[in-house]
Amino acid sequence: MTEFMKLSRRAFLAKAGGSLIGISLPGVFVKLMDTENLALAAETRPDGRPRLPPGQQAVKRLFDMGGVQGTASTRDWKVKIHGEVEKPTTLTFQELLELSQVDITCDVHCVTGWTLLDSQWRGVQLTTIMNLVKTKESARFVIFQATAGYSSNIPISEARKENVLLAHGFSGRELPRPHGAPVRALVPDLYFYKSAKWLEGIKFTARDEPGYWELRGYSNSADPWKEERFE
Ligand SMILES: Nc1nc2c(c(=O)[nH]1)N[C@H]1C(S)=C(S)[C@@H](COP(=O)(O)O)O[C@H]1N2
Ligand SMILES: [Mo]
Repeated sequence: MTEFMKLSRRAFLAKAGGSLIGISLPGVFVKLMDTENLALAAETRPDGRPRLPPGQQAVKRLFDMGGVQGTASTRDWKVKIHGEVEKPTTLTFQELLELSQVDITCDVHCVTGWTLLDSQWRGVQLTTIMNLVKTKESARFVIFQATAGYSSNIPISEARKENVLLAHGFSGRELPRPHGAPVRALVPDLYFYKSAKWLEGIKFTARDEPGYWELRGYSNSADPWKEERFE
């Protein structure tokens, strides 16, 4: 996947603005688009922004973007919640299921140029977890910690959004392993590298800690509507 991301980076850098079609997977994006997606892509979000961020192409399914998979099953998975919290906690999969569950439909935007509109996710809102562990005033950032040293970071303001989840369901089923099972982070309104798969820890910090891709040239803020792809 590293090579894939490097390749796409070169493709992006080679192209100063304008529309990006089929970057890094030539032809694939175009083939996967259909008229329904085009109609959705033309819509405006409730927040007034266009559904399709600039430079993105709508695709029909979620791509497997790779990464070092976790080996935990739903029986032995745990997530450690720590840092700037009153009550550091470790949750099992069963304990996660006992918290209030939400189903959301949202769009996800990969920095390599594809967007999946109307994807369906089930899980627990990060705010539910924040209330459970009682985040301190000093908690300003959330660091998602995944297997094999992958991590991503978001500001606490993003973490408070109702569409930010610890997701364990996708498209009405269990989240598939390549997409982060048993549990992944879902941060729909930032580029998808913020949505750490195979989640193992959630750390609340006073200072920012740039994650895996953020340390390798990708934007720390990662706003798709501002095309914050690279630092
Ligand atoms: N643990 C982990 N999470 C990860 C990654 C990774 O390599 N490892 N890749 C990120 C990137 S770059 C993207 S685009 C999305 C891809 O998710 P998907 O494979 O479910 O489409 O996961 C993100 N989360
Ligand atoms: Mo990505």
